[in-house]
Amino acid sequence: MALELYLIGTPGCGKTAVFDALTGTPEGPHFTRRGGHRFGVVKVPDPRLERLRDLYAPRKFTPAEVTFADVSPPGGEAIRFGDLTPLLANADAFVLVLQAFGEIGRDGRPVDPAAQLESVLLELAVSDLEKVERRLERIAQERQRGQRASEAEVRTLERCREALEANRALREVDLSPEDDKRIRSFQFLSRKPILVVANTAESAEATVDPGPAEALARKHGIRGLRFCAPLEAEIARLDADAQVEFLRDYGLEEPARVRLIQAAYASLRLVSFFTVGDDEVRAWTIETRAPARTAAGKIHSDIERGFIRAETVAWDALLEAGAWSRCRERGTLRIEGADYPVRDGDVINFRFSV
Ligand SMILES: Nc1nc2c(ncn2[C@@H]2O[C@H](COP(=O)(O)OP(=O)(O)O)[C@@H](O)[C@H]2O)c(=O)[nH]1
Ligand SMILES: [Mg+2]
Repeated sequence: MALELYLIGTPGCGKTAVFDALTGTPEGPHFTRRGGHRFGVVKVPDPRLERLRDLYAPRKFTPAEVTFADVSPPGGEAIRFGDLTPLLANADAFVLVLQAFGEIGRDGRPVDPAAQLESVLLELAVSDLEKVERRLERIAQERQRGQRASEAEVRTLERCREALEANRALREVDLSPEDDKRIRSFQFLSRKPILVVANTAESAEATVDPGPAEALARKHGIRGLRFCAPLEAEIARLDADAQVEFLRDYGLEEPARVRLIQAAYASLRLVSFFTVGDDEVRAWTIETRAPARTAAGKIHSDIERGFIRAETVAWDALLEAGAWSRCRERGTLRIEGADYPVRDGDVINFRFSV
């Protein structure tokens, strides 16, 4: 399953421009439309995987994928998430776009990125608070009718309500794994990780300094990055060679797509492990230091169930050795058990029997 990143923000902040920058190809932005929203699947760029492909020349090459969604609120103006909540609940994380390109707002002053950030965070929390209150009311009614309710669920929901009323996102509430499981099915919006993108102007002079917004984001444990979305959308439309040149001309290191995916992986504490062979060289996404058995389950439930051991070597050690068998000879290939915490860049061969 691809990672699902949903773009949110006030109308006109540049979500669609950011989406074009993330999903653009020389043939145009690559997306499908569902219910007025745009969804684009992007392959996760990973030079390590490309080098493994060059070593194996496999029949199939399968990078990890990320789905981006450009969610347009019906009607436009407000950013109430009410009707959108069921859709937004599908996101693994949000990319919150802030307008920092100096557009003049209704009060005659440039739109303030920090104020936008605050209002969107508040909207997410309000949506959750409504959900918590509805559920608590429901439980109270059921109790009146003599039905039993889970004490633990009530306690957890009350803690959530308390946090939300004190203006804290559920992301910032420390829940035990059991409590977390209890509320997972609600898919609370303010519990999802967020990345902030300050959509700057092409010139520094026209840009509204996103510094204060980024500082506020940091206070909430939210990472920020900056780019000029229309400029990045233009870059995304170029072929590979022209892209390198264009980036150099603008003093940019990497296209926005690469920077954003890297930041998303870091925020979500995700890493990649690889499987290799003549058939397929493939990247898999997993939470950092997840046990080898869980990694096996990403590939197939049979491999998780029948797990015997993981043979693993770091991607660069494999490249240096040039072949799996040579890693074994050199002793860089390790045999690990089901609890082995998978590291970024591990190449793994699972042994299993069902
Ligand atoms: N000058 C400038 N205009 C932008 C930038 N990003 C978006 N816009 C413009 O702002 C308007 C709204 O952008 P759009 O991406 O449609 O916002 P959305 O409502 O969040 O999807 C469009 O007219 C864009 O061309 C930017 O970085 N600089
Ligand atoms: Mg739009």
